[in-house]
Amino acid sequence: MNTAKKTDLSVERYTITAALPYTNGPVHIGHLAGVYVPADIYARYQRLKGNDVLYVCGSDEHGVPITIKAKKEGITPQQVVDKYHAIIKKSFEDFGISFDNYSRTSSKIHHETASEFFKKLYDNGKFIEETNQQLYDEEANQFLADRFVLGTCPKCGFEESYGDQCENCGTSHNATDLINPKSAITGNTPSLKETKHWYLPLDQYQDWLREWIVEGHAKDWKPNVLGQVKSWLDDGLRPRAVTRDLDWGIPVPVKGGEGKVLYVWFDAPIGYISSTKEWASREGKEWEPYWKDKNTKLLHFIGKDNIVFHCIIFPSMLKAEGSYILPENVPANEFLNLEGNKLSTSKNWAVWLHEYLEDFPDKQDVLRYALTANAPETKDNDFTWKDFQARNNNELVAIFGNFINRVLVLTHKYYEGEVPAAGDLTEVDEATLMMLKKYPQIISRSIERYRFREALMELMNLARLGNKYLADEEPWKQIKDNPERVKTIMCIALQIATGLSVLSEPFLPFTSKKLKTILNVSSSDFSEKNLIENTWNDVSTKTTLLPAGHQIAKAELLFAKIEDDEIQRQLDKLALTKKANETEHKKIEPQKETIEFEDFTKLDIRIGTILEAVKVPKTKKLLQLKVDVGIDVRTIVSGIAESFSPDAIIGQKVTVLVNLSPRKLRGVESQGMILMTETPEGKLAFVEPVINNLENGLIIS
Ligand code: B3M
Ligand code: ZN
Repeated sequence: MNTAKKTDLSVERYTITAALPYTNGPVHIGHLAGVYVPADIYARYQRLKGNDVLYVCGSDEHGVPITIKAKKEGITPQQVVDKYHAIIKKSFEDFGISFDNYSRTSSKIHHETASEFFKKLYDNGKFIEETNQQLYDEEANQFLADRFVLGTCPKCGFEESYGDQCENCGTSHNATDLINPKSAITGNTPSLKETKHWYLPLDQYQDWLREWIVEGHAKDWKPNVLGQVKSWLDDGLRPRAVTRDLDWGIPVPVKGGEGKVLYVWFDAPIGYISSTKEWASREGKEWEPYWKDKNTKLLHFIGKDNIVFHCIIFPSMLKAEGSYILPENVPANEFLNLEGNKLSTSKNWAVWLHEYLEDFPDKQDVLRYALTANAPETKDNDFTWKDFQARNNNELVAIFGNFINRVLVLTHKYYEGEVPAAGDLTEVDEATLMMLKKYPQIISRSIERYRFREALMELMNLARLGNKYLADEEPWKQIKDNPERVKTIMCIALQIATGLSVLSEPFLPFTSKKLKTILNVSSSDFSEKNLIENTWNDVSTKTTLLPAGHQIAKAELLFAKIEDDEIQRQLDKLALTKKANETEHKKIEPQKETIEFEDFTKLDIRIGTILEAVKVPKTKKLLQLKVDVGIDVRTIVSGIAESFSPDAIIGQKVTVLVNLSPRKLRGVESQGMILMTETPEGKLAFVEPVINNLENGLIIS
């Protein structure tokens, strides 16, 4: 509920969406840092400002990742989504993510909304219908699209790009663009088979998109988002298929669409709209103003891999439909890594939210704090457990918690918990109160520019201000001789504490609530009559946030120190995961096809000695060697520079294939090949000749 008293005219309406998580696994800290925590801070902040906020999300239950997970676990896609939808929904609630509605794309309302949307575009001739060749897996009897196919990215050369998007460079493409495509189901090389699909002609929206985003939002959108958008537009947009030959998804609702479903990225963003409808019908409200009133500000919070879908494809869909507003901003974040490695659902390299909540049931705000203080806003960032511990112990406990605790304890000690009245104010008092009044604007400015780390730092600066004020004024030294002065000091300190209870709400909602309870003031979750109520703007405008004579409740600690052993347990858990991954991913290369003895006798293998070795300039891997092979001294270029330094291998006995036809490598002719092999640990090793002197023969080991 909104506590701010705004006149109807000044109330702004915000529709805030957070990317719908795929229900192929639980939510982890990367999702939280990139999307849900910043969106939640923003939504809570706008509510506190008295604005009309709708914050929606829901589970993304279609798409190939779900089908793949179901196949892997031997259960149905429905069972997969039911399982993870429940886990995700509950963990968001327990974590204090304040969605107004959390829906799911398998719901009836969503199927209807997405079908109608498609139908309208179809009826208005907004699609191109085309029959062409698509990748097909004969063995699995299935067309391969999106994550069902892996191959080399045509743009960056990454070898495990998905059919619709490359996770390495972020490019989005069609499955048929992949080089060396392989089925993710059977590993087979797919064939081509004809099929009909509907395409959204993105090329027709190109100029409009450029004008709207690149020219219209050059100043207010984040550089990382603008950069990606520009690069797609510069590459030139192409028609994009919005239907798929799959059996899991929303059936294509038009003639000829039998056996086909909507592309998951067509239906998922419509999920924001259906979640709004679900909320509206539950709350007895209208949904349309949140999507169609041009004064509404629509904001999409997403991770960087979703930029193309929210800045190009979905806006083009909305434009084609014609009656919807467009996003005001798409503040996408970069990625968070965990202890130096990329977060990965499939490799279990993650801190899962539901597990965190089990291990730290009352420390939601500590994680919110650590993730915001270290948010990947302009570049990828790393989450480490040590940083988490330090943020808690050195910042939350030592700065915020310490200030509040001193204020509460002294108020009880000197005045039995009753707020004292201030007397005459000194210059320092005035300046301190003036600073307190500035903080709402300072923090607002950062939040409104989506700079949440900066905003959080400013909040902590307010707590620092409080600490400095107490340390400088030393009420504990003055209480004996100057009790009147101490009343003023404590009254001012209590105003700062109350200010903190309001301004911390978007970032640390649990702490804010606890502090408000102790201060005995109203919080948006428990609005009791006769309680003091302060809004965001009140912190700037009211003369007193906590009046003299007001009784506060018993003091309690806001934060507790996190000990080393708790952190070690988390590190041990990750170490176990790492080990398990290593065992699982240690691939033993299968034996190659057999060859005939005649083939073998063609090889002329001799013993050689390396006489000289230098790096081939501008290469990472190549060494240029001079090798004495008995019949001559020749040049051989070998790709071993990453494993051996040139100095270390002078004099090394090696086994050489001498009759390999010469080949130029980086301008140097290589006249043979040094035989190498790999140890079980994956290290490169020389095939070293062992010379049996006794029999005067040669044994190659
Ligand atoms: N489920 C993709 C993702 O988690 C997707 C977001 C949909 S937002 C409409 O990366
Ligand atoms: Zn790529």
